Amino acid sequence: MKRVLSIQDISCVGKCSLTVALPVLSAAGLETAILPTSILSTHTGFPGFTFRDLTDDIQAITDHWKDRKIEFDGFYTGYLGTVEQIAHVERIFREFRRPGQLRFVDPAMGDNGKLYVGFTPDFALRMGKLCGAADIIVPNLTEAVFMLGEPYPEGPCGEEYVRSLLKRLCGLGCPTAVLTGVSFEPGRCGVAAYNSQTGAFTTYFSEYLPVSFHGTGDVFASACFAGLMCGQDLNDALKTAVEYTVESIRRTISYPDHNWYGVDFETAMPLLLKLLKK
Ligand code: PXL
Repeated sequence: MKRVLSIQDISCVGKCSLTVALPVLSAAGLETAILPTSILSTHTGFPGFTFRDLTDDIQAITDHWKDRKIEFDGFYTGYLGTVEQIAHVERIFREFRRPGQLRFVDPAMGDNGKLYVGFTPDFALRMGKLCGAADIIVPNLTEAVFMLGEPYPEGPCGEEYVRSLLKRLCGLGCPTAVLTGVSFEPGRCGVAAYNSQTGAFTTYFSEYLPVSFHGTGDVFASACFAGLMCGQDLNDALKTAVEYTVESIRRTISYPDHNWYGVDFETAMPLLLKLLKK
């Protein structure tokens, strides 16, 4: 069985980060080790959340793993709370390096043109450097432009802009960049990807659902990483992740009293497993 390591926070309530990654990756048949970087009472969309920074524990935890010769086939990082945590991730990438590994970075930092509470433009630029050490990154438009130090575009983004943005993202140093939340026509939404080594530009679109929930980026990233680790090529992994995310949202809004803070990725799991088998 492949062993992967997911590095991100635990938001105790809120259906995001590790409470999404762990069940999704385990269901995909991956042994999933976790490195919790902080513990929050809820994700930062709830007013008054508590935040326990675990940065000071990271060195000892990873030293122990090295001592026990524990190795990983892939890394998936998400929300990181501090610049020191980003530096630890870079160190972990270096110290646990092995041929054939996949370094998957979701620079989870913001949405809808704004960074989440607690993040600054300088932090976003620092996250851009971490993306340079990844094999694949999956920002949304907000995260992409903040990492590049560019203005958030007014109005809809056309294909030409998305292609050039993806090339600039690969300029950070990662061979493959995926942009999430892309739409070129009404009613359709999905992702666009660029592989700077082959020059291949690809897209995958599904039904656009006119709602917005926290944690959908984490559902997408977890499923995309799962697909790649289970041997899917990028196009198939993007399809798996988009369709699983859309189904999770569809199920959420099918309940009139659904919660506002996360999506029902749990009951959509059978679709994920079906898509992963293809
Ligand atoms: O879903 C991304 C995420 C992860 N972790 C924390 C968050 C968010 C989004 O708001 O607040 C703590």
